[in-house]
Amino acid sequence: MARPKIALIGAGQIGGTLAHLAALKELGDVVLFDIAEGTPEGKALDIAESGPAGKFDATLSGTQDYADIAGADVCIVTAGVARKPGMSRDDLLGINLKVMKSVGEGIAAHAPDAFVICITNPLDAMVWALREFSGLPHEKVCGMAGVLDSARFRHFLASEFNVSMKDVTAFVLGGHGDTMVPLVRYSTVAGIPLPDLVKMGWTSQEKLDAIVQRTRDGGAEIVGLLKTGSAFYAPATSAIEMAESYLKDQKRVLPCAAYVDGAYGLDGFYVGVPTVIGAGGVERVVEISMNKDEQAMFDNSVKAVKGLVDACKGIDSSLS
Ligand code: A3D
Repeated sequence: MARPKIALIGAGQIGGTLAHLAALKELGDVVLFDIAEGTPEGKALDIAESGPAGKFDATLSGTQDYADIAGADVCIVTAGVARKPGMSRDDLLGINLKVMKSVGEGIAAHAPDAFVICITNPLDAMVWALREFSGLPHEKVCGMAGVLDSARFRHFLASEFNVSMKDVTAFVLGGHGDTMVPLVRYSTVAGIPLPDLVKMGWTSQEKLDAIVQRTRDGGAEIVGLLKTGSAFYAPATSAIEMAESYLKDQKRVLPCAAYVDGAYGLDGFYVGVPTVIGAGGVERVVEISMNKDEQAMFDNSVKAVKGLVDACKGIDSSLS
C-alpha cells in the first residue's frame, strides 16, 4: 500500500517543524509548498538527509507548484504571516485572507479529497475563509488551536501540581484569541476536576485563575520571548496529533475549530469545540452543557469570531 501523502502549505517555522515531525513519525511522504523559492526545497532536503540517523522512511520534496500536492491525503496550512511583538492575531487578517484565497483554490484544484487543517491566524476566521474559498465539505476542513491551547493549559497545570502531563486533561472552548474559554470544571488530574483539587488544597483559586490567564496569553508570551515570530514547536505537534487521528482513524476526542451547525445554538459557524477526528474528518461535534458563566464566556468568544468573519466579508465581496 502506498504511503499517505501529506502536503504542507507554507514551509516557514511551523511548516518545517511539521515536515520533521511527520517524517519522524512515518506518517507519510511529505510535500512542502511555499512561494519563497528554495525554502521548501531546502527544508525538504535537510530533513530527508536526517533520515538515516533519524531512522525513518519518508520521501520529502519542496515545490512552488500546486500541481505537486496532487492527491494529498492531508493538507496542513500555515501559509501567511505570523505575529511580531505588539501585533494581535487579528492584525494579520487582511494579508492572510488573500493567502487563504490562493491556498483554497490550490487545494480545490489539486487535492479536493484531502483532510485540511488550517493553522494560519486569525485562526477561526481563516479556517472559515479557507473552507469558503476551497468549497471542500465542512467536515474535511478544520482549524488547529484547541489542541495547542489545551496543551499549554495542561503543561502549566502539570507544573503547578508536579505531576505527569499525561495525567492532566484540559478543556478549552471558543475562538483562538483573548476570548478563549479554558473550562476548569471539565479539566482534571486523573479524573479529579480542578475545583476539587482546589478544595483538596493542591492549589489555590488565585493560582488557578493565574494559570487560566497565562493559557489565554500563551501565544503572546512566546512572541514576547522570541521577538522575531510566534510559537512553532507546540503548534506543529498539535496539528500532527490531529493529522495522525485522521490518517489512522483513531477517533481521538480533540478540541478544534470545527464547523458547528445546530450544536451550541450555532447555525453554520466555525469555532473551537471538542470533536471526534477519524477517517471521515471531523466526525462529531461534542456538545457539553455549560453553566451561566461558561455560556457567557463562550458567547463572548463567538461574538469576537463573528466580528472577524464579518471583517473578511467586508474585505472580499466573494465571501458575502
Ligand atoms: P512563518 O515562519 O512566517 O511561515 C509562513 C510561511 O508562509 C513563509 O515561509 C511564507 O513564505 C509562506 N507564505 C506566505 N504567503 C504564502 C502563499 N501565498 N502561499 C504559500 N506560502 C506562503 O510563520 P509560522 O510558520 O511561524 O506561522 C504560520 C502561521 O501560523 C501564522 O499565521 C501564525 O500566526 C499562525 N500560528 C497559529 C497558531 C495557532 O495556534 C492557530 C499558533 C502559532 C502560529
